[in-house]
Amino acid sequence: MSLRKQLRKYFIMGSQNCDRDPVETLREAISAGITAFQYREKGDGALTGKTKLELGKMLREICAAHQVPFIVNDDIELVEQLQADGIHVGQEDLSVREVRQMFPDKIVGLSVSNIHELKQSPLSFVDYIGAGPMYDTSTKSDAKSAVGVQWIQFLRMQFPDLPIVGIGGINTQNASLVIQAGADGVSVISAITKAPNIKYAVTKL
Ligand code: 3NM
Repeated sequence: MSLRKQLRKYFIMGSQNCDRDPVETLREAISAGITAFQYREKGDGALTGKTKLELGKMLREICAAHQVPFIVNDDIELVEQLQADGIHVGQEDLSVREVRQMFPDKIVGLSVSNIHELKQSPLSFVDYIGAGPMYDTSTKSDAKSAVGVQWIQFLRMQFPDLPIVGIGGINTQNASLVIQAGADGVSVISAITKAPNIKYAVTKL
């Protein structure tokens, strides 16, 4: 499957996002049809060190068993330990130039929130970009202000062939607007972790 297709329903999660067992949540999301997964232990209550690694191993195995790409958020060491398929970094994290040098064959994703960030982003080292926040979100405490689907439209015009996912505040109601604006996919946390019915939520995204 092409990367653009693999990014269509991109679930991001860490234990801090889950009221329920993260392993069960991932299993349900996969059987409901997510196409990629990012392990992101970040923010209040996130695991670190050994416990982060242990949960990562379980989630990694589940993804491998179902051929779902497993991407690690901003943790070089964990990418190696878990033999992840890729890594996602933000603008303040390790530079994508260095990440690409370290991992020539892995998927490299970069968050790009505005024109200023776009200008300082060497996109030649990147396989996809995460554009957002599309809408207001309470999941990420330091999220920037919402940029809306216009940001996707702009990026799509500039880069017709670049894989792009929208992120931030995307739910079953607004996901189609993000896709219509030109995104290849939607990346979501709470639309799945807080869903009363994961099967329904993933189908609607
Ligand atoms: N990154 P939810 S917004 C992890 O704008 C993350 O780069 C964002 O959570 C960005 O789907 C965000 O629950 C949180 O809104 C997404």
